[in-house]
Amino acid sequence: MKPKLYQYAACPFCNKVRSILEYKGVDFETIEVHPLNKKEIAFSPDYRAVPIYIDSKGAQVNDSTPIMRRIDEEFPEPGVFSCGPAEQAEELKWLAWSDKFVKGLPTALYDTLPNALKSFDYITQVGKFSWFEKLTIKFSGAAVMTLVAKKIRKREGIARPDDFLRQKAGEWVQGLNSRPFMGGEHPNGADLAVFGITRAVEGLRALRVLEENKVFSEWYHRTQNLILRRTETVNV
Ligand SMILES: N[C@@H](CCC(=O)N[C@@H](CS)C(=O)NCC(=O)O)C(=O)O
Repeated sequence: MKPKLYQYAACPFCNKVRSILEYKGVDFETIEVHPLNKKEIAFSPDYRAVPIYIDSKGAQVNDSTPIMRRIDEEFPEPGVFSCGPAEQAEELKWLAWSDKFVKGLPTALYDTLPNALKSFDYITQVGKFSWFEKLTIKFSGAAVMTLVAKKIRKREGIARPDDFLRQKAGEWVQGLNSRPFMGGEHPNGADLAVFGITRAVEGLRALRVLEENKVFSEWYHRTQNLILRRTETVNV
C-alpha cells in the first residue's frame, strides 16, 4: 500500500519527511491534520505530534529523523544517509545543528503579532481547512505563537531573530565548505533535513532573510531542483 504521511503542510518536521520522499520519487499520500482537535491522528493516543508516518507495510513510525531513516531503508534508491564513519559523524553533527535551527525559527516567524498573522495566513493557505477553521486557527495560532516565540527567544538567547537566521545561513555555508551538498556530490540526511525545514518557510519573510546569503540560496535551489526533477520523472 501507499505510505501515508500525517502532517501539517507548513510544519518544518513534516517538510523534512516530504523532502526525502520526494527526493526518492516515492508515491505517498498526505493527510492534513487539524492542529486543534487532531482527529485524523486519533489512532495514535500516545504520540500526538506530527509527522506520523505509516510505511508501505502499515507500520507506524514517529519523529521526523527516525522517519527519514526508515524511508531510506524502505526505499533504498537513491541512498541518502551516509555510510562511512567520518561521513556519518559529520551528518550527525549537522542533524543536531538542524534541531537548533528549527527551534529558533518561530522567533523569526512570530516576532510580532502582525508578522504572526501573516505566517498563519500562509499556514492556513497551504493546509486544507474550511474558512471557519482558517479563521480560528489563524487568530488563536498567531496569538499563542507570538507568546511562544517570546519564550523561545529568552530560552535560546536570541536577541534579534533575523540575525539568528543570518547566522544560521552562514554556519551552514561554512559547513558546506564549497561543496555542492553537505553530503558532497549528493544530498545526505542533513541536506534533506535542512532543506525541508527551510522549505517550510517558503512563502515567508524568513526565507528572504536566509537567502540574503547567496551561497545558502544556491544550495537551497540546487536541492530544490534535484527534488523537482525526481518528482517530475515519477509523474510522467
Ligand atoms: N521531534 C519531533 C517534533 C515534532 C513536532 O514538534 N511537531 C509539532 C508540529 S510542528 C507538533 O505536532 N506539535 C504538537 C501539537 O501541535 O500539539 C519531530 O522531529 O518529528
